Amino acid sequence: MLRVGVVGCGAIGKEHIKRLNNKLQGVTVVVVSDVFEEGAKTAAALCDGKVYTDANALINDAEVDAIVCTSPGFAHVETVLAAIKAGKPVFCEKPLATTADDCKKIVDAEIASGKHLVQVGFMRRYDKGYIQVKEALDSGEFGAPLMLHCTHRNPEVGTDYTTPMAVHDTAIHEIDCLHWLVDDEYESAQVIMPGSTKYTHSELKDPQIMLLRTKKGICIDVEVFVNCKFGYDINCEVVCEEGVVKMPAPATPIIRKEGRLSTGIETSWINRFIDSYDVELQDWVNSVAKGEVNGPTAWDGYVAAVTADALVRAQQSGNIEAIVTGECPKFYK
Ligand code: ISE
Repeated sequence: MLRVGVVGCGAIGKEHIKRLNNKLQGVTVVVVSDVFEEGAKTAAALCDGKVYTDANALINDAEVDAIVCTSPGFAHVETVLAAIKAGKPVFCEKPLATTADDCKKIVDAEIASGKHLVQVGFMRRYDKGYIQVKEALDSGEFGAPLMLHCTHRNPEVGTDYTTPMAVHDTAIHEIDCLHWLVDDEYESAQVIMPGSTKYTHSELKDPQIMLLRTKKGICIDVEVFVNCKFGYDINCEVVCEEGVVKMPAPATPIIRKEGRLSTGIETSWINRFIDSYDVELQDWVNSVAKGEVNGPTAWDGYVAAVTADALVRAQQSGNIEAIVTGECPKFYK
């Protein structure tokens, strides 16, 4: 039984505690920590775990075999570095860290430790729909991918959500999973701003069209529209030399009523990707038990941060911005 300590007891922390303890196999949450003691106590009640307010105490507790980091993004770097220092596997929710420099520090520390310890919570790589598209592309049946047309629509966001968050908080999922999907690396980024919806405010341009170009010349467009009002709508269509592969939307009943033919659309991102979170964390538990890490690596976290920085520069400049990550270290190949 893998004994896990969870650092950070906010909404996603509590979700993962329940998932790890009640749904998944071969794992139990034994300790939780949060700088807010009350939050930690509420979360501890979900798993009958011990409570710390100091993440380092949790990481170095002899009863903890592995760590799940679900604190706010700015606090990730400290926890992940401390886990590497303690030689313990760590699953870190996205983003790995809030700056590319901090992600690079994690990459360097992990390489220096000589052990694969870090997995980043980019759960879309575990989503059934994306996996089906990847299998189709990898089969070679459709020739090379040439263009990707994607949408990332949220029904609405809070009033504290600003223009750069459309990259760091939202498009970060496409940033990670699209280059994985087509097995390529990004070269440049550009952002086009249409006129904004009346449902936004002065600090948020919404919608935005984010353009990415890969080294093999694949052109990707992602419409990010976070106040679209109608639902949580994730689409991905890959145009190849010999066909078009489109990700299926999760099925819901088709209704005939009052002269209309309709089908439902998901409104919550937690529900849209709920199965992917389960599969992702079970895979992490199973691989850690074998002394391995299979999922998105610290290098993937670093690549996502560098790409996000280029998109934010492009939001501000209106220009095409280069994405320069350098060679992937042998350790991650
Ligand atoms: C949120 O943090 C997510 O991860 C969702 O997938 C994304 O759609 C949303 O915009 C983010 O705020």
